[in-house]
Amino acid sequence: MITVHHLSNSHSHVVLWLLEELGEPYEIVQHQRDPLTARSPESLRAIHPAAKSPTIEDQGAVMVESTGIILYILETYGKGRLRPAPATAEAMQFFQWLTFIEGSAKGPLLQQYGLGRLPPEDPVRKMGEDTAKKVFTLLDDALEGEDTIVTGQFTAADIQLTFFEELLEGSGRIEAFPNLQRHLAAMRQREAYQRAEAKGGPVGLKQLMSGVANRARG
Ligand SMILES: N[C@@H](CCC(=O)N[C@@H](CS)C(=O)NCC(=O)O)C(=O)O
Repeated sequence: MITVHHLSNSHSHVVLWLLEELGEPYEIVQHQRDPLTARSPESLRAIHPAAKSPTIEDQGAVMVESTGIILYILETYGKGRLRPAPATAEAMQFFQWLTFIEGSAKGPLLQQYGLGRLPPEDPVRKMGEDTAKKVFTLLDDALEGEDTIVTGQFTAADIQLTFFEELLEGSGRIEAFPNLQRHLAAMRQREAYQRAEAKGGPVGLKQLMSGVANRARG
């Protein structure tokens, strides 16, 4: 059975949620973030030197990186569910958005924290803000008039996108992107999302991120 090393208030909620959607049994090993720094504990580093969440164990091996883990789970346990049929235009959309989120969208979001310390007219800050706006707008536009990021079907890309939206909300920026906000609200209504929270604890990024930002300000 697959083991999910679940870090409190973190990206591994996505793996629990995906397994809940698939009805696949799994075991959870809970790890707690450091209450002051929010970093992962030594118990997670003992499983994999990346010390990152999500981390899974299966087939006697350990794996990190959420996008790879999602693809591995779909390939191993999905039986064709939560992804479009292969070699279709929808499959192209699926792979594009699934990899876009960690590959192109999350970096610009996290960068905003450092850039906010530069004066508003600083060209590096301006470039970072422009990039973030462009990338978030691409995602928001893709959801215009749609309930899911791949046209007409709920897929694992919606699950990965939701965690990005939780981060965007936690950073106080989601109001500028109404389609992402609407998508996040709808995904939170899914029973499998709620079962994952019941087993792994609340995602709770809003509270976590405001706590970290307050401590950084001293
Ligand atoms: N690109 C990685 C990012 C993983 C990541 O940064 N996870 C955060 C939790 S949301 C983490 O482990 N933070 C604790 C730490 O870095 O100490 C992925 O997609 O899996």
